Parts: sequence; C-alpha cells; structure tokens
Amino acid sequence: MFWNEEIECMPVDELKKLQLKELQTLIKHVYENNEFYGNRMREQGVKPEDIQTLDDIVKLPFMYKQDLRDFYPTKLFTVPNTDVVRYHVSSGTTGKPTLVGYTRNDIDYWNDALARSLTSIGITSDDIIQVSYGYGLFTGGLGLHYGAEVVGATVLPSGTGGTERQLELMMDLGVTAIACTPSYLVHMNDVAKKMGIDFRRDTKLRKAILGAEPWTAGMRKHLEESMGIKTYDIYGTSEMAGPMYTECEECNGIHICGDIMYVEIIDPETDLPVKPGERGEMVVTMLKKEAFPLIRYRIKDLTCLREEVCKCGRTSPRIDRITGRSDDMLIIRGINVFPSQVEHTLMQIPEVGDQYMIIVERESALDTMTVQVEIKPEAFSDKVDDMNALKKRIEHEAKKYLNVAVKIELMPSGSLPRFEGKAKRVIDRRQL
Ligand code: DLL
Repeated sequence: MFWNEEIECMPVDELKKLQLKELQTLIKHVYENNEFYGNRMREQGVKPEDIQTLDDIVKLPFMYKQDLRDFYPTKLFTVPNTDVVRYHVSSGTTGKPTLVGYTRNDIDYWNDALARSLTSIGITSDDIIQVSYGYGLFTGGLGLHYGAEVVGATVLPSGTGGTERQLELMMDLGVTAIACTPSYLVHMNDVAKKMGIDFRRDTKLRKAILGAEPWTAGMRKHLEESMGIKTYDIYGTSEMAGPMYTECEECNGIHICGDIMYVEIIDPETDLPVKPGERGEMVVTMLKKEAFPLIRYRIKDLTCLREEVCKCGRTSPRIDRITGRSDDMLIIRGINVFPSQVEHTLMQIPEVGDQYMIIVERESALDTMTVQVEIKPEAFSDKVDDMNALKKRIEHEAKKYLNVAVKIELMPSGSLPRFEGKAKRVIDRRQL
C-alpha cells in the first residue's frame, strides 16, 4: 500500500531530474537570501550556476552542528519570523541548544514523509497508535503525533513515563501500534511481565515503531519473539525536521523520501564520497525546507546506501540501519548528550575539580548515566550531610542542563585516572 505511489515508485532517472531541479532552486534561494550560505559559498568559490548536475553538489561547502550553535538562534533561517509556525530545540555540545524552525509547508512535508512511512508499514485509520516519545521541544512526540493523524490513525499521546498507566490504557483502548525508543519498549515489556500482562493475550498490540537511538537485529528478535509483535526502525533528526523515515514491511533498509532529501555517504576521514554501497558518514541536503534549510549537513550517523530496488516496489533511496556515529555524542534514553556538555555543566560548580568520568549503563533496559567527579580538596567535608547536599546540587544542575537524570558520585581529589594521550572520559557499558 502506498501513500503517494507516483512519487514513491518514480523511475530513478526522473527522481534524479526532480532532485536536481529542487537543488538548483534551493541553492539560488539561500545564496541570494541568507548571509551564512552566501558567505560560505563565496569562500568556497562556488556560485549557484556551478550546480549543473547532481554530482556538482560536492562543490558546495559542508555544514556542521557547530554552525547551528554559532548562528543560534535564527541566523540560519531563510524566511521572515512571521512565516515560522513552530520551533523545536535539541541539545548542543556545550549546553547551548540548537533551534530548528518550521514554516507551514515544512510541517506539511514532515507530516507527508511520516504518512508515507507509516503507510508503508501498514498503519491505517483502523489503527490506534500510542505515541510514547517525549512531547515538547523534542521532535519525537509531536512529529509522530501529527504524522499518524494524517493517515487517520487514532493517536494516544501518552508521552514518556507512567509505564503501568500506559499499559492499562493500551489494554483498555485496544492500542494496535506503539511508537517509542527501543529501550523504553524493553522496559515496558519488563513492567508488563511484573503486572502479569501477556501482550499476545491481553493487548491488541501488533506493531512497534522504534528509533531515536541505535538498536540491533538482536534486540528486534528479542522484542518480536517475547511480545508477539513486528518492529520497525524509524529514523530522523531534529535538524532534518524530526522522525521521518521507516523501513517498509520488508524490513530491509530505511526508505528515504528522495524528493525531499538528498543523501551522500562520505568517508569521514577524507570527506570524499565512498564507493557505491560502502559504509560511511551520511551527509544530508533537505531539498524543500523553507525556514531552516540544510545543505550538505554532516549528520555524523554511519550507514550505507542500499543499491538494489526494494521488493516493496518503492524506488526511493534506502539506507541501512544506523550503526553508530562518527562523533562522541551519547544517546541516553533517546536524549542526545555530548560529553563536552557534561563537562560544561560540571565546570560551573566551584567545588568541582577538573577530573571526571562518565559511565553509561543499561539497568533493566533503561539507560543510566553516572558521573564520577573529583571534588577540590578544600571542598571536601567530613560531614555526610554537606557532601549529600553538594551531590544533590550537582545532580540538579546536571538534570537542568542535560535533560536527563544523572547520578553523581563525589570522588576525592587525585582518585580518577589521568590520561597521557587523548582522555577517555566515557565508559559505555550498554550491551545493545
Ligand atoms: O531522535 C528524532 C527521532 C525521534 C527519530 C523519534 C526517531 C524517532 P535528535 O534528538 O535530533 O532527533 O537525534 C538524532 O538520534 O543523528 C542518530 O544518531 C540518532 N537516531 C535517531 N533515530 C535513530 C535510529 C531524533 N533509528 C540522532 N537508529 C541521530 C539509530 C538513531 N540512531
């Protein structure tokens, strides 16, 4: 079943022509209307008329997450503020957020991408879909919410947390599909077991749409077998818009809407395109975005483009499951956390010394982050109450900046490892 068969099954040559036309219009627009893009292109010695074929895209400069921070909040926007109908905010590396703005058309294209994706996994107006991604500044909740409404499904906007209640609602309302992080579904499965709930017997749940963090084929097998459901990978980033693309019923790669996004895969060491089908870092150009365009954005996710046409008949480009990132960003319960953000938070606290370690673990399916911090000798006290108060204050500050709960362990000065070369301050013990 297709949402827009004409576009989704368009012959590849025609799609390429369409992409080139969109790219040329986009480049001309940003060159003429935005200082950042105009300056970057002039520095690189490239003009809009130099883009004559899709391969000419390599002449354009890359864009990095750092640019989003440097030009925060709205200097990368290419429409007047009055045309912006929504903001979403994602965490940056130094506690400073990155802001994405959307025009009405941007929201419509986002919804349309999701409508195509949800249709490709068989979601229809017969479905009741529980959206258990965070609602608010994060794109997961609202993104899935409106996308599912477009296909006519009934949305249960349950957000995150309150797992027992979520399970009761799932049973009472006959929820057929859930959208959440894979780790949350594992947790939900555990809680359900404790409550004596058998998904096959007690619920109508048949599909789970899982993403916002890496997960594996092993986790898929475990969830599908123990819950009697089918799982689908969903991918997207706040810079692109939010969650957008899923696998189809074939579950053999994530379909990208080629008419709205152009994907390159490069070698992160050389910045050059990899050979067809080889793994590398994904570089994204959003062909139709109005408020906040993205041109050759280094998304840092590692994947490859699938060469063969999918059995489902869609000719749209497909990427493989994301296996990791070429930078140090951690994803804790679906929230992006950079080690540098942790450092930035700690360094605001006068009692904290300059050594710390971040330990990430998975406890009963949920990610936990513990930060061991050295305390300056003069700040150490024999009074347990003082130390507890300091620990609580650091935990409070960390939660405020990072948006995830952090357990702080206070360490005496000189007790944490020192590094001669590059510091290795993150121990990630999660077994995916
Ligand atoms: O995580 C958007 C999203 C919401 C996607 C809900 C899917 C479902 P950000 O917070 O900007 O946006 O984080 C984007 O998360 O660059 C990847 O590293 C990672 N990521 C997202 N989906 C997947 C996935 C949302 N299916 C960053 N597999 C991306 C692996 C994923 N990693």
